[in-house]
Amino acid sequence: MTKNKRLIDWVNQWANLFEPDNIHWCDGTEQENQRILDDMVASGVAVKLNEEKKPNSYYFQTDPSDVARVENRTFICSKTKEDAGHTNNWVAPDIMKETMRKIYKGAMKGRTMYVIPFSMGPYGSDKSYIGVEITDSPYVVVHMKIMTRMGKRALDILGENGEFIPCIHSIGVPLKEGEKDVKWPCRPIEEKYICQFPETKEIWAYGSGYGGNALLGKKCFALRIASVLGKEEGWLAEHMLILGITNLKGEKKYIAAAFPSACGKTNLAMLIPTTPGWKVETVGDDIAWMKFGEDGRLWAINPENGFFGVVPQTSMDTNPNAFVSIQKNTLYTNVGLTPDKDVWWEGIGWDCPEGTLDWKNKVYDKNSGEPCAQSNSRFTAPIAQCPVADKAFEDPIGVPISAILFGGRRQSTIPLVYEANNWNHGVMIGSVIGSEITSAVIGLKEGELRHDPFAMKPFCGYNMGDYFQHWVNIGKDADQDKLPKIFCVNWFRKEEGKWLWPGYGENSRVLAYIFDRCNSEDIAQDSPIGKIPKDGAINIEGLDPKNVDIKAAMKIDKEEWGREIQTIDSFYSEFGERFPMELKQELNKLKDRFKQ
Ligand code: OXD
Ligand code: MN
Repeated sequence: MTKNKRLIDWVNQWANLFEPDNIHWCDGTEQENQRILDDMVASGVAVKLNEEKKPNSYYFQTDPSDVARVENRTFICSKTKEDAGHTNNWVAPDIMKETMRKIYKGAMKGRTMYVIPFSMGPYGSDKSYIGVEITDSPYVVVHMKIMTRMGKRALDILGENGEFIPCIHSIGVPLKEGEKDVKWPCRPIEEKYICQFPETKEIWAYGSGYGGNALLGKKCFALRIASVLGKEEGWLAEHMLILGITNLKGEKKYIAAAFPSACGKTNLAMLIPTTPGWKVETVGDDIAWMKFGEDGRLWAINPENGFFGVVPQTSMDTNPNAFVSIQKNTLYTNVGLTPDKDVWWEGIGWDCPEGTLDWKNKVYDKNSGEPCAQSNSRFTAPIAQCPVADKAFEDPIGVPISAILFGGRRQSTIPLVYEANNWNHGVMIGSVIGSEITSAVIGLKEGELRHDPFAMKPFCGYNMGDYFQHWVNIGKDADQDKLPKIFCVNWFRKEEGKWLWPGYGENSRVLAYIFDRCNSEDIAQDSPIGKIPKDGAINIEGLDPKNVDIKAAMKIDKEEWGREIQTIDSFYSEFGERFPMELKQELNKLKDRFKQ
């Protein structure tokens, strides 16, 4: 398969430690994928869904302990604790490696070790990187086949001397001779490890087979390790969707946007505009890699090839484009399974058929008070299947970004939209986004604000203060006129328990305003918090007045902002020394603007 000596030696070295029964080099062909899926169906790990209802689609159930990313078991193993920063868990690399070598020893006995070469980003793009994942999970192989560009072509790009990001994964459950496997082998939570080594750009994971813990190209590589590469090489690896938006005149722009989880990122990426004649197309729904082009603009690619989306509440009403995307060639995990081998989940748009199995494989009892689909149940589907997939998603050059949006779920204070006065002000806005806690979360009170800077808190591979400085530096060296404009949006503001903005497709009205601002239209005015739309600049024609109160949605309340500034002050003080003075200056300017 390859003449890359470093890769061959590396695979052999890991095979010696893991002691698998077989080694399989993945070529990425359909035949290979089908063989692995057929084997999983035969062994009861996967269910083939009804071919008429969900062609070429499969269903999986995990162990109840393995349903989400495990942030408390995720480690940034930099040489010093300070380099990981206070927002990350840290263990020194030599200590972590010693621990992990012990648990890796013989961990693949009785199993096949798969070697998965993959490209994050279109093949041959100067923005793409090659990774190789070693895993003992066939579930991981078929998911990596959708989520990345995987197989022989990645090896061809590596050639004899190419460099790759090494990604090691084992579920950590060796089999004795003749021992029967369980449906979802994994380790208990406290024995799971998701480790990033930023200096050596390695990923070592153990004990979980699910999502970002195991599909190492996604959060571990494309965000944690790539954020380190970006800092070293002068580019940005971000937890952002990328969308293309075309106005009535056929002019197109691209927007990147970061939101903490549960703020409707996938919905925005696939939005169906209500503004007549406008079009939104999807480049990506989760990750953006942005590098400066020769023209001085920031160009973005989506390093992924698939969607790994939260299923519950996805319907023809909430997100028709996502719903259509997942009707075929889709892998489902932890949703309900109907008696005719279709899938069901809360919010799908119809009642649960009698006899449906819930995600724990029990006949679902509607009166149990428990959901049928696990709240973090997922679909995995190729981006190319999205009815509004942007053709440029395959373009190795990427797309030029005109605007960056930051947002969170905020019931008060933050208006529907405002614009940063300059790059550093935008960096400050990104650094303090967050969501209010909507239901009890251990250790936090309902309504309390949880900061998630740049939506990167769980995904930044180094000290978050240094990350802010990197964003500041990106702006320093750039041609200011060519940098994307930065906006803050908030679809979730309420008054007396009532939403002030209808959201969903109507958000296109805000995108249209942002689009026009990117053409420098004179539709904004200064305010203490930044530039806000002039009266009438956001088109609300045709909206039911019962569902919108644009004045209240745009209100800047001095008292609320007084509290907001205090919160920012105390959040910034957590960072100590490693914090850019430019952001302190921006905060002081904000305070001063309120004094005027
Ligand atoms: C995701 C996440 O799964 O951000 O994309 O948690
Ligand atoms: Mn994400």
